[in-house]
Amino acid sequence: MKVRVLSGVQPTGNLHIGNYLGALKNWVKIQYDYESIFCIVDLHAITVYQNPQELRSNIHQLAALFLACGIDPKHSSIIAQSSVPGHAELAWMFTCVTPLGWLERMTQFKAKSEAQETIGDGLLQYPVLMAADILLYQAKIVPVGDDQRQHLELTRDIAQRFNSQYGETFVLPETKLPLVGARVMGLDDPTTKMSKSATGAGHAVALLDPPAVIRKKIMRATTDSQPGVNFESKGAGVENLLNIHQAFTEWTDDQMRAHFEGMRYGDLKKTVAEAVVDGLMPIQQRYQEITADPSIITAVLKEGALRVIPIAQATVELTKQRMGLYSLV
Ligand code: AQP
Repeated sequence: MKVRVLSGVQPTGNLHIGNYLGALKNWVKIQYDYESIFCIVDLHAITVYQNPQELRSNIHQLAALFLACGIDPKHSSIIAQSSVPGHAELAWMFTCVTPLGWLERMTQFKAKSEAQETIGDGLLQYPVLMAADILLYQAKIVPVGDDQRQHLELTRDIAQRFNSQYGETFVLPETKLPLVGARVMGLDDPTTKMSKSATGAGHAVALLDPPAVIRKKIMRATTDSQPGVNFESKGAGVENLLNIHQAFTEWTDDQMRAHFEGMRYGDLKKTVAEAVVDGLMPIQQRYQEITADPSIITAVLKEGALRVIPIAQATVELTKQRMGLYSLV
């Protein structure tokens, strides 16, 4: 039996090249080596308010982008998290075994709650739900960007705590970070990670940005006061642009150095912009084809859910049994 892999993206807006390089590109590469489940984590999205119509449309758009990026629905299950009841059921059981202090220490919770007037309980519980997503399928491998590393460690802690309280039940998952592209930074501020929820117009390149917009955003990216690329003392902005280029082209470190050492920043940006435009063009073309027929997406999400629901139900039943909860089966 193949090892199971699970990962997810929130349907919270335009997918950007950070999501692509940190997560989706990696998923496409490894999907056939594993039994893969890729999840549109809409229950995570509602930890901050979402307009219901926009959320529904974002779920469909994200499923189309998964397909356009190369996820093969015949082999991999693409699911909307809320269509499988086990995610929320297991999350509650995990809430009851997770100490509050573990959750209050999460850096994403601290950062996100700073921006809120009222902090919803869901924001605190976010990583518990993520643990449920992963452990529900006994997934061994979780390919994510670097920003999720702390949440993955918490998932292992929750699994271990459950196993020690109720007996061996959950497999401990491992993080799988991409070699390059694990942390793509904002183009306007290379000290913060590129994020869907950031509002600056020049912050992120979206996967569906037209070529002219991609070029404009990259040409305006923040660099530093040096005249050109110096591999011995790269500022964060230049490092980010090189990282993006390498992740798209998959050039080796030697190729990168030979091509870019000493290059003026204007030329660096032009080269990076063309690599991004070339890398996104086939994805954008496939996206147009897929969205021409909305029934494709509905069918893929249904097929994915039907495939994984029995796995999820089996884990929920086992967990209930372990905890002494009541079961009809
Ligand atoms: N900048 C990034 N670089 C590399 N990987 C990234 N990921 C996210 N940002 C980067 C990876 O993408 C997957 C989906 O994460 P997400 O849906 O939480 O994306 P986001 O852009 O972080 O979304 P939000 O809504 O804007 O969330 P916040 O406010 O947290 O930034 C994950 O595998 C993630 O690692």
